[in-house]
Amino acid sequence: MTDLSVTTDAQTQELTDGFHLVIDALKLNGIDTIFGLPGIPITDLTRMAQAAGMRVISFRHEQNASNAAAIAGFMTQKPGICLTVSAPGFLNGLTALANATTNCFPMILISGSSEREIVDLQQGDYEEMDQLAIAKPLCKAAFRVLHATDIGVGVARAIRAAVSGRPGGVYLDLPAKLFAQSIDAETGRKSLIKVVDPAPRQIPAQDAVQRALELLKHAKRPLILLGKGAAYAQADADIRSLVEKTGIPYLPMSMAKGLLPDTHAQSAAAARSFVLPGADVVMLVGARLNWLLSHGKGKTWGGKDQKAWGAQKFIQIDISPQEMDSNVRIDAPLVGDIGSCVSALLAGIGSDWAKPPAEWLDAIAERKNKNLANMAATLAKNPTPMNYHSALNVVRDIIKANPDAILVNEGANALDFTRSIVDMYKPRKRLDVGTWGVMGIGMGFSVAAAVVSGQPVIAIEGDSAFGFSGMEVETICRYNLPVCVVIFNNNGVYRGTDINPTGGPDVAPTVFVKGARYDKLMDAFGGVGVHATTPAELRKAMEQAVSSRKPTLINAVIDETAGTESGRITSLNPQSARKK
Ligand SMILES: Cc1ncc(C[n+]2csc(CCOP(=O)(O)OP(=O)(O)O)c2C)c(N)n1
Ligand SMILES: [Mg+2]
Repeated sequence: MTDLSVTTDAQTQELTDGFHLVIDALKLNGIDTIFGLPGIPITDLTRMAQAAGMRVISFRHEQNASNAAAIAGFMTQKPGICLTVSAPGFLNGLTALANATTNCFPMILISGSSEREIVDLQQGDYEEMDQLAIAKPLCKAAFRVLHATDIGVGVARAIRAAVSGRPGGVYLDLPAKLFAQSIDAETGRKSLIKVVDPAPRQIPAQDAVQRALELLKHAKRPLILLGKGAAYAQADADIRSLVEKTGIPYLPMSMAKGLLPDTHAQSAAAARSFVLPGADVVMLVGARLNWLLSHGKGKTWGGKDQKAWGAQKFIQIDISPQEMDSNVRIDAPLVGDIGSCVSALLAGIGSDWAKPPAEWLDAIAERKNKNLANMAATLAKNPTPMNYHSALNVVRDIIKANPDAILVNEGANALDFTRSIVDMYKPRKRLDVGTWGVMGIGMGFSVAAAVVSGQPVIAIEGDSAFGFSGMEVETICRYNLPVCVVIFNNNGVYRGTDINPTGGPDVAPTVFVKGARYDKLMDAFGGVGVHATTPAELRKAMEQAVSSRKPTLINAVIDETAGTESGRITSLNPQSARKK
C-alpha cells in the first residue's frame, strides 16, 4: 500500500487516493501487468503503476493494447488489463473487448471517463461519452466506481465477472474525479478485496457424466473435438489421458492445436472431411457448434443439404448450460468446468475401456496417410516465386525445432495455410483470429505473448492483416521483445492480381503497393529487417531471429497469384445474380 501523508495542525493523517487504491486493488489480486496507452485522466495512473512495480506496457493504439490484455487473459487465466483514456481511447479498446467476450478470453478494459454531471446532462465535456452504456451490450459485465471506498468492490467484481463461469470481457469505468479522491489510508486498505476462488470449479452432475459415458461406450465411430475452451482450461494432462485411454480419434480446433502434439497418432486433423460426416458420436470439449464447425449440420456433417442434420449424436462439455442445443440437439450435455468434467469422465472410463472398432481407425488412418503424403509432396516443391507452401515448410521446421515458441497467426490464406501446415507441439502456443476471424490481433497478441511467457514469438501475418496493427513494431523494439514477424507479402488482400475493371488510375480494392518493403519499418526502430525471396533466405532469417531473440521483421515475398478469395471460406461471400 502506498500512502500519502498530510500534516495538519492537529495530527498527521495518512491518506491514500483513487489512483493508489486502483493499483493496490489490482496488485492485491496478483495482477502485475497493465497494457495501455496514457492520456487524460489516466497518465498518472500509468506512472504510479510503474512506480509501484507493475509492468506497464504502453502501446501506439488502444486496440492493440486491448488485444494484448485479451490474450494475456487466455494464456494465464488471470484477467488481462487494458487501460485507456475516455471516449476515443475507450472506443479504440472496445473492439478487442467485444472480441475477447466472443472468444471467452478474460480481460478488463479500464477506461477513464469524463465528469458524470456534465456527461449525463450532455453539456459537452472533454471527451464526453456515456461509456458504461456503450460498453454494456458488448461485454460480459460493466461496472462504474464513483467513490474511492468502492474501488475494492469494483475491481473484485470485475475480476470475478471476467474469469468465473464462461470467461469474457469486462468494462470498468473510472471517472476522472475518482482518481484524485483522498481518503484515510486505513479505511482505504480495509476496503480492498482479495478475491477468494475467483473461478470456482463447477462439478458436473454424476448422471450427466454417466449419460455421456454410455453414449461414448456404444459408439462405433466416435470422435473427440477439442476447442480453445479445452486449451484455456489448463487441464492438459487429463485431456491427453482421456484421448489416449479411450483411443478415440480427435480433431483440434485452431487454438486447441498442440493440446496434444499435432503429430499424435490419434489426430484426425488430416482426415477432417472424412471424420466429421463419418462419426456416429462426437464429443465436443470446450468447442462450440458455431460457423467454424458449420453449425453441426449440413454437408460437412453428412446432412443431405446445407440445413439438414447429420446422423451423429453429440456429447458437449461446456461451462455454460445455455450452449447446449444452440444449433443441433445435444444428446448428452455435460455442464461444468472442463477440468472437472474431463476428470469425472476419466474416473468413469476405468481401466477396461474398449478402443473404437479397428474398422473406423483404419479408415481414418488410410485417409490421413494419403493426405499427409500429398501434403509432403507439395511442401517439398520449391517454386519461384515462393508460395505459401514453400514458405510454410520453413515455418513448420522452425516450430518443430522450437516447440516452446508461440505462433501468432492472422490473414486469410496466410492464416488457413499456416493452420493446416504448421504442426504445434504444446498447448496454448497457437494464438489466432479466433471466433470472428478478426484482423488486427497480430502485434497486440505478439507483445502480450512475449511479455507473459518470455518465450520467442513468431507472428505469421498476411500483408493486409499486419497493416491493422503494424505500428506496434515500435512497441516490440521499445521493449526489446523476442518477436519475429513474418509478413507473407502477396501485394494485397487474398491476392495481388485484381485489376480495376474501368481501366481508371485507382488500383483494385484488394491490391496494395507492389513489392512493398515492410522490413524497412523494422529498420526504422532499430530492429532487424530482412527481405526474403526464397525459402533458404526465410529459414536463415527465422533461425537467427529465434536464436538472437532480437525484434525481427521478415518481408517474405509470396507469389501474388497463389492465394484464393477469402482463403478457405470463399463460399461465405455473397454472390451477385447480375452479370458483371
Ligand atoms: C477487422 C477485419 N476487417 C476486415 C476483415 C476481412 N478480411 C479477412 S482476411 C483479410 C485480409 C487478407 O489478406 P492478407 O492478410 O494479406 O492475407 P492473404 O490472404 O493475402 O494471405 C481481410 C481484410 C476481417 N476479417 N477483419
Ligand atoms: Mg496478402
